[in-house]
Order: sequence, then C-alpha cells, then structure tokens
Amino acid sequence: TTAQIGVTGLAVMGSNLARNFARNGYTVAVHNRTASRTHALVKEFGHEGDFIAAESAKDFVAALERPRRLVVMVKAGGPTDAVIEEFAPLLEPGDMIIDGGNAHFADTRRREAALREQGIHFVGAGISGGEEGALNGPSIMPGGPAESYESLGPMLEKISAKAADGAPCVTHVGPDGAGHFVKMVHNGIEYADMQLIGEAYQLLRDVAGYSPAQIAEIFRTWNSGRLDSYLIEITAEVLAHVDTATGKPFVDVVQDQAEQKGTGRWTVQIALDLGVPVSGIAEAVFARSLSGHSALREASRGLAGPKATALSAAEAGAFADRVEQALYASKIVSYTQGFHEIDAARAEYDWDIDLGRVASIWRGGCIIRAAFLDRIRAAYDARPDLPSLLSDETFAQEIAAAQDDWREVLVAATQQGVPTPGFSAALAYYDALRAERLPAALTQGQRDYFGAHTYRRTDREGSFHTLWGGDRSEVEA
Ligand code: NBP
Repeated sequence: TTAQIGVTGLAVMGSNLARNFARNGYTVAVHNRTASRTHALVKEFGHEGDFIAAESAKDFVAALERPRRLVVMVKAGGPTDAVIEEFAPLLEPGDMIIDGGNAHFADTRRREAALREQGIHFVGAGISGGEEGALNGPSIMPGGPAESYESLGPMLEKISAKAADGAPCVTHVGPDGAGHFVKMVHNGIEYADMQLIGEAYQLLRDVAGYSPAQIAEIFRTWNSGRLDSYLIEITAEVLAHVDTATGKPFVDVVQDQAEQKGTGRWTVQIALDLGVPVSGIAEAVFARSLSGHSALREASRGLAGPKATALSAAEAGAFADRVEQALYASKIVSYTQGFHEIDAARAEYDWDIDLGRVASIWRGGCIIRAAFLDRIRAAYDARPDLPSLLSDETFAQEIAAAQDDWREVLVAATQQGVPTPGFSAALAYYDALRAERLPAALTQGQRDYFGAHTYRRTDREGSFHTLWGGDRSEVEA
C-alpha cells in the first residue's frame, strides 16, 4: 500500500495532524527524526486509521503515492531547513513539501524559490488551533503554487475545521509566503484580542470592583452577544477557575508576566517595514514585554498614582456595559489594522489575496474564531475594494453607537490609573483617521526648518522649501 500523505515531525502538532488525516480515511506515512516517537504514535493510535511507520527518510518517501505530499511539522527555523535538505534530494518534480510550522514568511519565500528550481512545490501553510485544532480541525492557511492546491486542497478541506455554515476553514491564500504571512497576522490579531480582553478584565476588577467569578459571569453574558468568540469563552473559564491548593481565584496565583513566541512581534516588525499603522497589535506586544520587566516594575511600584474611588453597585453595572462597547469598538479597530497589513503585503508582493476569504477561514478552528468574522466577510463581500473595515457602513454605525461609552471608559481608566494601551491606541487610531487635519503639517514644517526636507502645499502642486534662516520666503524645491 502507498500513503496519500506523509507527516514528518511527530511532536504534539504533527502527531495530531497525522491522526486527523488518518481519522478522515487517508493512509498516512509517519516519520520523525527520533524513531521512537513514530513507533509510539502508531502503537497508541494505530487503531484510529491506516498508518505506515517509516524509520528512514528513504522509506518514508518510498511509502508515498506520487505526486508525493509530505507535511513537515518540525520546530520552525533551522530544523525546517534541515528537514528540507534531507528530503528534497529524494523527491521528484511535481512532489509537494507542505510546511505546517510557524515559519517566517520571508523564509517561506526563500524556500519556495529554491525548491521551484527543482520542480518541487513548496506549500507554506499556516495552521492555527493549537493541538486540539490539529486533531479535530484547524484553520489552515496554505500558500505556494496554486496548482498544488488542486490535489492538496480537497484533503485539507476534509481535515480542516468547518464554519457554522459548513464551509471548510481553508483556502489557497496566495503564492509563496502568502499563507504564512496571513497566519502571522492572525497571531498578531490574536495578541491584540487577548490584550483588549485583559484590559476589559482589569477595568471590571479595579474600576467596577467585581471579583474574578463575577467577571467570568459578565464574559459569559458577552459571549452570547456580538462578542461571541473562542477567546471570550475561555476567558470566562479561566476567570471562574479556583486554585485547588490555595482556594484563591486561579488568576490571582499566576505570575503576571506574559510570554510570547514571536509571531506577534513579527507582525509589528513587518508592519513597520510596510509602513502600516498596527498600533493596537504593537501595544499588545509591548504590554507583554512590559509585564516581563519585573525588576523595572518593582522599582516603579512607589510612583504616584491617582486616588482611586470605588463605583457603587448600580454604577458598576452601567460601567460593565460601557466596557463591552469599548471592547467591541477596539476590536473592530485591531481587525481593521490587521487586514490593512495583509492588504499592504498583497500590493508589496503582488499576492492575489481575497480578504473576505481570509476572514471566512478564520471563522472556525483557529484561536481568533468568532461570530464577528462573518461580519468582516460580509463587509468584503459587499465591497471587495473596501479601503478599510472602518469604511464599512455597519462597522461605522456600530462604532458611532459605541464611541461615547468608549471615551467614557477611557476617562475612567485615566482617572483611576488603570493602564489601557490597547483601548487607547484603538481610539487614537480612530480619531486620527477621521480627523480633518493632523499635526503632520506641523511636523513637515519642522522637518523643513531643521533639515530642508521640503513640504507639499494644500493649494498647489510641487515641493517647496521656506528659507527659514533668511527672509522666510518660499522657493520651489
Ligand atoms: P516543536 O516545535 O516542539 O518541534 C519538535 C519536532 O521538531 C520534533 O518532531 C523534533 O524531532 C523535530 N526536530 C527538531 Br526540534 N529539530 C529537528 C531537526 N534538525 N531535524 C528533524 N526534526 C527536528 O513541535 P510542535 O509544538 O508540535 O510544533 C510543530 C510546529 O507547529 C512548529 O513550527 C510550531 O511553531 C507550529 N505550531 C505549533 C502550535 C502549537 O500549539 N504547539 C500551533 C500552531 C503551529 P525529535 O522528536 O527527533 O526531537
């Protein structure tokens, strides 16, 4: 027998993905650098489907039907290159290497170009949903040559998550690194979502005076409304959890230093290169980094803050409603920024990415899955050339309805000294975009003054310079 697909790299993600293929009726060749993992997988889960265990790279490749489909699920970076180097010489033109790891899209572009020379199709596929998703249905964001999707696509569609309307959460995103780029932005948005939820939690706790258990209830209520999403759902679970050792709320016994693996940081780094303002995502990355500076935080603990005043029970309830509005409006802004980044990459790399389809494949399986994504898809379906999500009439109306509360929440946060970098950055972005005039005109004046960098006028074409050190007359540059 031959296998329709092979998976190499059998740590938690690779094993679960291999089992997912097998459970869906495919014969799966499995391989791992350390063969004991391969045997352990087949021993424990062999009854779930048809596996072919291969110890050597040669046996693994020989077990695959042609064109071969070889999924690589190893640690991103050097290990991925090592695996490609090992397998590429054993493959033939038309074969496919599918990298399901969290690769940087620039690495994917490099690998795709190199393998194309050999006629090998390299498919950089972002996979989201963690281990549970890999097993039961992830959201999959494959890039690479479009023709590889013809035979690979149906298999991915079978193992992927399905949205509420039954549509598989996978599509051919675009050429070379497009899939991993979109996965990267997905993770950046995930950081922003988590930061905004964190700020909402802290406001409910420190301004409204609610307990973690009460806040869990509030999140549960929100989860049955327009904020319905996986992250809101698990937030309620985490907040309701009580530490068995101490009897305290779990959230109070966990060290408040957030870690990160790098995809959020990449989203911001690339956005800087592309010139896209992803201020909400950047604040989320910086908030995690600030939380980890324990010595600096310790040294700053005595700094003066405002005198805090508690809200009455009636005020607290009204405040919670306002926080929901602020959270929703800020969420619209962070998705606006993330989609702007994908749109900018589409222009920069000449990728034909359908933004509505991206929203559509994030509706299930992945960490940011949410009812909200249906709305984004609808916005792009209605107008594929939408300049920004904020230009969508429905979103604009929702923000219009939320903005008074959004501002009130930030007033309260400021007065009570609760940090809200995500909410604040989102509102600043919104106000800056809708502003009639920005102080950028003044910036241009300053640049012209100290560096003769020139400026453009509102009333005439051309570049101009003012003779600041002379008679201050204007010359055409
Ligand atoms: P890890 O990222 O922990 O990688 C472990 C695997 O890489 C093992 O199979 C290991 O083989 C193999 N490997 C290493 Br390390 N160096 C190698 C080399 N030089 N040659 C061959 N194989 C090598 O596994 P994971 O957590 O399952 O994640 C796999 C990929 O999926 C990563 O890129 C990750 O970023 C991505 N991802 C993970 C999640 C998640 O929730 N964990 C979600 C989405 C995406 P060995 O057994 O011989 O040491």
